[in-house]
Amino acid sequence: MERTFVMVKPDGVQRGLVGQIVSRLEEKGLKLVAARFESLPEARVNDQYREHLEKPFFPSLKKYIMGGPVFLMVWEGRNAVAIVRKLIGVTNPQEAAPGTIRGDYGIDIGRNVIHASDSGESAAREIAIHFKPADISSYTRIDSAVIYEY
Ligand code: IDP
Ligand code: MG
Repeated sequence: MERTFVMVKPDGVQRGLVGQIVSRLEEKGLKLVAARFESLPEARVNDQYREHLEKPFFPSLKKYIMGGPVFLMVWEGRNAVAIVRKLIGVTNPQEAAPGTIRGDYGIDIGRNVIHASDSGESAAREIAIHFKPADISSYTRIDSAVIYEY
C-alpha cells in the first residue's frame, strides 16, 4: 500500500468542491487516512513547492495558495500516487482530460483546484511537511476485500 498527499487549493475550497473531490477519491476505493482544513503559513508553502522557488510563476503561486484555507489530506491505496495523479489530470486544466478533476472543474493553470504528489518520494516529503505520524490513522475499509483482488 502506498500513501499520497492531496490538497484542495483555495479556489477549490471557495467553489465548494471539497465534497466532490473527497467523493471521487472515496468512490475510487482509496482510503482517507488524514485530513485537516487550514490556511497554510508561508514556510510550509515554500517547503511544499521548493522545486518551484526560482520559477517566474512562484510569487503568484504563493499568493494563490495563501489566498484562503486549503483542505489537506493523506490517501492510501495500492499505487495511490499514480492513481491520484490520473484522477486529478495534467497541470493545465485546459489540457486535462474530461472526467479528471482539473479537466472537469478548472480553466486557468494558475487556478487548477487541486494538488497531488507526483512520486512516492514527493509524497513522503509532502506528508511530513503537513502531518505528524500520529495524525495518520490506521484502519481497514470494510469494503477493501471487494476492492482488491489480492
Ligand atoms: P502539478 O501541480 O501538476 O504537479 P507543477 O508543475 O508541479 O504541477 O506546478 C505546481 C503548481 O504551480 C501547479 O499546480 C500550478 O498551480 C502552478 N503552476 C505551474 N505552472 C504554472 C504556470 O506556468 N503559470 C502559473 N502557475 C503555474
Ligand atoms: Mg508538482
